[in-house]
Amino acid sequence: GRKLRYPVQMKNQILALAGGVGGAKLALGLYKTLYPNQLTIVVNTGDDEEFHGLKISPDLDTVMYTLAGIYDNTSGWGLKDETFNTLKMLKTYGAATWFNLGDKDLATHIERTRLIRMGLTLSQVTNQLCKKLGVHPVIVPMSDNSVRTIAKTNKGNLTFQEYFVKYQCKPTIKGLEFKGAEQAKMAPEFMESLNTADAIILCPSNPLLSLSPILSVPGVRNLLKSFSGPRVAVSPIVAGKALKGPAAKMFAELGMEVSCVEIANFLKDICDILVIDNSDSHLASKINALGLKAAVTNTIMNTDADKTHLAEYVLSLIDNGTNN
Ligand code: FO1
Repeated sequence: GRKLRYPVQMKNQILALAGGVGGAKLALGLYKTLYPNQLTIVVNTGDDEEFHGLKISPDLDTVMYTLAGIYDNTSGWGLKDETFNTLKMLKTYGAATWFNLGDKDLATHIERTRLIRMGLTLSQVTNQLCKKLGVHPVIVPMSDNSVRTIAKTNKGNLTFQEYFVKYQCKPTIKGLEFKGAEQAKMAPEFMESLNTADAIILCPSNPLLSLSPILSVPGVRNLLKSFSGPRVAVSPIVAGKALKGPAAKMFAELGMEVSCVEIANFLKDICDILVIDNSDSHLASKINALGLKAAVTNTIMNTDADKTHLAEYVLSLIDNGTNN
């Protein structure tokens, strides 16, 4: 079994909100630190797409594969030891193959699509896939309804994967839209967790691409605003740079400052404590001036030890917040 390195208050139920890679890293740290039944991880599905008639949920898969220990850290997506024979054959047929779906990864999408066609919700499907991979905390999509992140760019409106993979984030972003959000409902376990959790952790994911879609689901923002327990976020911007992905470029294009202070500004009404990196310690006073509390530590998660250390640190902030 897993050794619990930091036995956080057993009673504490933790809700973590995550996007892709950065979110999955902290989620893994939390997974290794908490008891499985203490943790609910709600994941962005604005990046979801259909390819070859299959339903793809990249962020759900990134979190699921990471917790299952089968994630490909080198490419930054999909499964370890992957092959691409199916994709090559699809290419022979002239199908669009700019989105690199591996042979094993395709099994996930085939099974997900089959279960959805049988009438299961995305939450139920995710739960089933996780169980089969031996992943035990609850991983939930933000919604069982379709919400699609659309990038409004100088090259027109692009779906997230077109913007991110096909055009490699090159077009200039003018704005974002979350198509379908207005009609979407929170996934049932997300709603339950928002109403019963003792604390919320906003993982270091791109606020515009990962957290905003989650916040766009009706009711989420208000429940986060009125949440009574500690709400702790970890800044995905360190020393004026995004650790991964296009956050810095997008911030600049949208006239935002590329700094953890901007993260604080973005999150100030839904967050109490913002964890920033040691290299940004000089910005703590600016963050405090916005009404948040800055907490400073190493936030760069290269090794698994880094991930559990950051998780333990975040949980210690929560313990201090729920004990008094
Ligand atoms: N990202 C890429 O940059 N290129 C790809 O070809 C690609 C394929 C892919 C397949 C499955 C999957 O789950 C993710 C994949 N990603 C790929 C990553 C994905 O675009 C992003 O990780 C997320 O949507 C951003 O959070």
